[in-house]
Amino acid sequence: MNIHKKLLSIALYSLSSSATLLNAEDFAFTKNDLLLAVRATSGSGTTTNIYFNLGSVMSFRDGTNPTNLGNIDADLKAEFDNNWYERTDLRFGVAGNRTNLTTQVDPPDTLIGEDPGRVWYIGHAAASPGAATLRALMTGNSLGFAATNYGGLKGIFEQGSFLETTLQKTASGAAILKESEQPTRWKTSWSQLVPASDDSTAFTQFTGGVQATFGQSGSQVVLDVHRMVGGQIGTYVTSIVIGNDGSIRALEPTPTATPIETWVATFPALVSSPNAADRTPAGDFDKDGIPNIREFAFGGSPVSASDNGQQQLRTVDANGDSQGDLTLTVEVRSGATFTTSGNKLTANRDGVIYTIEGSLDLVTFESAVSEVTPTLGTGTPKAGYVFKTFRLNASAGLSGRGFIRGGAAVAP
Ligand SMILES: [Ca+2]
Ligand SMILES: [Ca+2]
Ligand SMILES: [Ca+2]
Repeated sequence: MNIHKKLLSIALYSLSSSATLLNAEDFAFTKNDLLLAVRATSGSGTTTNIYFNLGSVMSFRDGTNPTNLGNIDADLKAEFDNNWYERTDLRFGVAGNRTNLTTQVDPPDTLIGEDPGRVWYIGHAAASPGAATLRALMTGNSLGFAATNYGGLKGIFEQGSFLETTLQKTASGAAILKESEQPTRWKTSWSQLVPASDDSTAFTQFTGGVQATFGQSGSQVVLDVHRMVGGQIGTYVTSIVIGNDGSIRALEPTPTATPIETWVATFPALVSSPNAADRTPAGDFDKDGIPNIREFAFGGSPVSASDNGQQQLRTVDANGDSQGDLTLTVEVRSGATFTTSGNKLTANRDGVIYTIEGSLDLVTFESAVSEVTPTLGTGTPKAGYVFKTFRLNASAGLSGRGFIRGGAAVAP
């Protein structure tokens, strides 16, 4: 009895041990994964592909993907020589599609957020993340034909479909496919389904190229990934970037600084402030009660309580009817153009919504105002600003009180 027990436990141990070994070495790729492929169009390695599983297309679509996806430097060196990064005949591409079938035939598993059938994720070479032109509209049928073609490529990652052995993982997690070792799988490899040149269609349907090319200046090569839904222009999803160190990363475009951010960066005291709020539109570093958005809008200094931009109040005849008018001259961002909005004047410039409004009682600001041209400003506005003069229409003859004020808000 004891002997039987011992034999049984040995049998179980060897079974689980061999299963672990297989799982550790098989290259796994599922229908929802995004595929990276590297291929040479000439020179050494033309009958070799490196494949790498970038992860679920849904994670890229939803922005939950990691930034650092892996490093295939050792694979690239082994298959495409130590100078792989300098090779202008070395290209990589990205593709992802769950099924060639329509939603009616193969509905998505909405519980895990699967895309409808025939939705595609496909690469497009870019100078920098997000710089590639979005793909033009393709029909659902075209995407379906491409998906059928791509199905052959997905098939080479399946186990048991070929007499040839299942593709194994390298130390980096990549898979290497060689025509000499796996001639059947090679027939539907990336190199067979995606032409070397961007002049030909990839997966029989995609024009304009789906691959980026190494051998460029700079330390990384960028491939934008566009999501294609039948009948719609492509949308940007992410950028897959391979660095000269073999690293694979998912990057997004660098957001361009807004005019107020650019302006904030010109004040060292704001830049070095340990209080991040000092750099925001609502910040008031110089504690003069004027928030940064207003300092920016009206030519003030965010680091000087005595400089809040020029505001010149003048009572002169500003509309040629020989009656005096209440006028306000302020500095505004160059290019600000004011238009009537009800009784007010508004302008939208450099991320600022300006509002000029008048009042007779300082309670309601609904008394009409007009712009006076040419401006009545005296002196010189700050660089990047111009004077603008406004008149309280009801102030003609200056009987009674009147007020004009300017407002600035962050444009949505
Ligand atoms: Ca201030
Ligand atoms: Ca100030
Ligand atoms: Ca007048």
